[in-house]
Amino acid sequence: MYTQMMDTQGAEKAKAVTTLEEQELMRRFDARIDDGGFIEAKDWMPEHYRKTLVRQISQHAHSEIVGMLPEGNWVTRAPTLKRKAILLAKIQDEGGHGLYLYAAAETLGTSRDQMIDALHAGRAKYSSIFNYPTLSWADVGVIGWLVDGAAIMNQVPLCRCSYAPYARAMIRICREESFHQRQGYDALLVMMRDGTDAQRAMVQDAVNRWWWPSLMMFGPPDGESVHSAQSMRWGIKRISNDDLRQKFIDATAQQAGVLGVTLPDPHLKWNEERGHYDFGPIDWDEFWRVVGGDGPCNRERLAERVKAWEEGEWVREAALAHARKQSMKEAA
Ligand code: FAQ
Repeated sequence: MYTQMMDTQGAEKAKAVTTLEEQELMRRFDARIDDGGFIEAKDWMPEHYRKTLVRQISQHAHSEIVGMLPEGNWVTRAPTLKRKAILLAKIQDEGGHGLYLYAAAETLGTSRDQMIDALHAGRAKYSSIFNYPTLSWADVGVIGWLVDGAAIMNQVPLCRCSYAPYARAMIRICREESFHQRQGYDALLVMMRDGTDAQRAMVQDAVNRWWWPSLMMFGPPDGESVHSAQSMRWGIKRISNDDLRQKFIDATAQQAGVLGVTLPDPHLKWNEERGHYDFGPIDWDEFWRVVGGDGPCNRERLAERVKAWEEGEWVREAALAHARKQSMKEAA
């Protein structure tokens, strides 16, 4: 439209009109957010809102896909056929979550190939939690209990996210995550109640290693969370990182009691006045180190994903060739 303007005065006028139009669009967008309404893919949205969503949703999608690796490590060594079937189904669910989320991000104009390319090139993040190793079978149970538990705590408010395609994906994801959390807790209960001393020790060891990284899943403290204020203003995030972390600690401390494990925090104590558990300091240096690529398994995880992508090339090519053949058949 601008390129068809013959004189700069006209162009300036057009720009001013566009700016006024934009101001009106912005006003309507803000009003809809303030009313607690939803934004659909085809609705007008400010560029920063779009970018924030692509950043968060793609990071979330990558987390689901990379998150398949630590548990995948135990598929061949699950203790019974039942546990193996449950674990396979859970990992498959995580893959499905990744796909819903890539699809939600695609509605914002970024292709899945672009997002995957950013992950493989190290430009995109995924959750810090998946850079820790799964050393024993108890780790699989603890991932279900703590990691899926933290994921649900964080993700239930996202079902009311202002961007409707993301909110819709989250509703389905949360239903499945709640089954994941329960299967993990159930596997641990069996080990704690019917297991040997060695199995109980294995559960305690896994809890000791996963507790603090699980708390880090909620992101940096509110004061250091660069995106929180804007994301809360836009209704993308509904509850702050610290508030979600506190809710998770309060719920989990009680579950730990039922399970019969000790959470590895000497400062963990019910505070009657606050109506919450107090807890000890989190090692934020470790968090930023892992987020920055230097965790125990960062290199291994990324290398696995790149290898899977390269080795899967023939599958993608075959699927495309099949689709082409089908459409030629239909056309004929
Ligand atoms: N790890 O300003 P904020 C799962 C980054 S799915 C890595 O507070 P924001 C299912 C953050 O991106 C788990 N990076 O950021 C499952 C930003 O960097 P950037 C994933 C982190 O976005 C279970 C910078 O730090 N869930 O577990 C982390 O407002 C079992 C500043 O932070 C989601 O992604 C972290 N932990 O809040 C699968 C939920 N925390 O982007 C398999 C959706 C922060 O500027 C097995 N995401 N950063 O380069 C969210 O709710 C938010 O993105 C937060 C971070 C809360 C994670």
